[in-house]
Amino acid sequence: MLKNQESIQDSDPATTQMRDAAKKRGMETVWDRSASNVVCKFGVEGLCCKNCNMGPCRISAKAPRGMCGADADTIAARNLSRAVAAGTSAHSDHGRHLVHTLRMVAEGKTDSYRITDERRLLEVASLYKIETEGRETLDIARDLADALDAEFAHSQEPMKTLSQAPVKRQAIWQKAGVQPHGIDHSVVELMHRTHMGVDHAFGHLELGTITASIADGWGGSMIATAVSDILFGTPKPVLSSVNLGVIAKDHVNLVVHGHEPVLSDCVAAACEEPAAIEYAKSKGAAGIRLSGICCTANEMLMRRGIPVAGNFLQQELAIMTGAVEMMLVDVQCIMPSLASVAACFHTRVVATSKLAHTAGFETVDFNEEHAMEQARSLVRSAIDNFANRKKDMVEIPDSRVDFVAGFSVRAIHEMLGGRFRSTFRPLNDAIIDGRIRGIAGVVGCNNPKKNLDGTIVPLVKGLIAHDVLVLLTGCAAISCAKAGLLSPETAREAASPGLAEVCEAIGIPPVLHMGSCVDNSRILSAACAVLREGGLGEDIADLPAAGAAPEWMSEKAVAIGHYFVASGMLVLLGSPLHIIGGEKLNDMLTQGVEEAFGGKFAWESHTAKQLKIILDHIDKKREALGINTKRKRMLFDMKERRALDV
Ligand code: XCC
Ligand code: SF4
Repeated sequence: MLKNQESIQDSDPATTQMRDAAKKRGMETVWDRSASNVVCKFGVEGLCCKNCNMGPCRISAKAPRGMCGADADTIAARNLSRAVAAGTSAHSDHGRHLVHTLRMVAEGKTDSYRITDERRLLEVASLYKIETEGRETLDIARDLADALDAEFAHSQEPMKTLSQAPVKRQAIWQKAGVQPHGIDHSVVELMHRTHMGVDHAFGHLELGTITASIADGWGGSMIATAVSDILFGTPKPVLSSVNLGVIAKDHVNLVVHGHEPVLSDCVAAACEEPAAIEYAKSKGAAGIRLSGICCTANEMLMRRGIPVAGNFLQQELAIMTGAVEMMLVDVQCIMPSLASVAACFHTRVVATSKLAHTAGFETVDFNEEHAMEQARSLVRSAIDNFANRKKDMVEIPDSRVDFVAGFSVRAIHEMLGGRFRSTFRPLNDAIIDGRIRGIAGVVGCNNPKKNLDGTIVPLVKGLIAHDVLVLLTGCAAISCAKAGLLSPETAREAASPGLAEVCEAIGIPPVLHMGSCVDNSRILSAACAVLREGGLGEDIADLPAAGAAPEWMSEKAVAIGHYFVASGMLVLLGSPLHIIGGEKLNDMLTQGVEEAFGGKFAWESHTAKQLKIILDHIDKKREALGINTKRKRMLFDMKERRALDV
């Protein structure tokens, strides 16, 4: 029997407080279920196959093959492929829905949305060689919607969006035969290959998996990010606050949760309307407070500065504050348990996507045409629900941390360049001379098997204490915000003096929140921008950079890990993918794949060791670029200078 949890402490006191409150009230949380979960060894190792009815088959020393003869590596690889297919589908379907909204706007079928960022529209249109000179914005938008929709279907050519990758990277993909020819196509093909009796060579199948993951990162996710920017604006630095304490006792509280910002954006607008605020006051509330959970929160935060109530594991706890009138959920990372939690309170949980219904949730049949009216009516019924609040059950932790988010690639560009010129030069120079040792992307979920935020935050602290600039997305970004690492002053204190100094000089904080999970595409774009600026090699694999998802949980995280590896990065996961029973596959992902792609996976759960793996990797890349001596000299000079200071 395997234990599911390492321990049950949290690094976030607000979470501990609400878990205690839940216990006192006899309410169950994700941690309780995790503690009583008996984990199946075959599942952990990826050795259970139920792809046909001769099985299910479980691989062990006694039974090294399934009924059909499939071995451990084949079975583990097939299971992994299916996880990546699901993760790619989630991000990409999200992207598709945004393209649909873009089309509705272009065709004048909705006035709930508009083209907010025309510059971004033109940038993306030029990628698809769409004529823009002297044309109406909406005509360009319609052509762009056509071009983006075409990326989903099958084409004779590789997907156009791949052209954003460095030339050298595109050549690597071409040589390995992993250029996707369409997002949907790459997923369908992968599902075909994992059907009983098709692709049994684990290494060959892994190439299909990599292909689908590229369709995710450089396709579906990048499209989701780009179209969100066009419709809702490209993020700029914005001040907000985080943790359960943002839920306001005297206000009507709405919480948005999930990933797709389309309806939530209208809800945010509806909450700000004077008529709605007046109505809330007429019901005895001080106003309306909108906050978010997970990546819908990140989307609302990045563009509107909407406060964040918490990350993935805090969704049940938000309702347990007893002060949430309505939680609006769209897609992904929503626990069905919210229904039973909400049943103990007055909270209405409303599912807003026609894709995602859950027993015990109400549903609204969302449509873009009437989005704003729907949003207004939802806000109004949330206000009506304020009167039903059970006042004696309200407990809101006194935890609220201010922080800065909104670091799109454009925002970083402009901050680095000052008022007159946008450029990555100061960042590249700081990396070359070694004051910034390298860059790490820390991303991904939370997992009840780990202390909440308990491995993300120490890793990020360790990285900035060792001169590494950190880029964040998803729930990991929320973890760091709660820990104060996104408040520029606190971050500067936690950073090494060298990193703090250079960040101040070039004008960016040492830890940057870049957005939601689909916005991992922004990390890819940032890497491309650094390369274009020059001096740090020609390909992502040349960069002194790495990625980590210390508390990963979802299939999307598996797909993200894959496309970062396929793009040439080291990706460190806090616990292994469910493949370790396939020893050859495990060796391939943690070693062999590096030769072809320049990137690879590493599994490690201890912070100090994680840190060492990432720093060693960064130093190895610096060495290969011939910029390590510079750093050594710089460190020596700094020591001298400090010695003189004293
Ligand atoms: Fe979900 Fe995006 Fe994971 Fe958080 S981090 S638990 S996927 S919300 Ni992407
Ligand atoms: Fe068993 Fe092979 Fe069927 Fe999988 S596909 S369940 S290994 S017989």
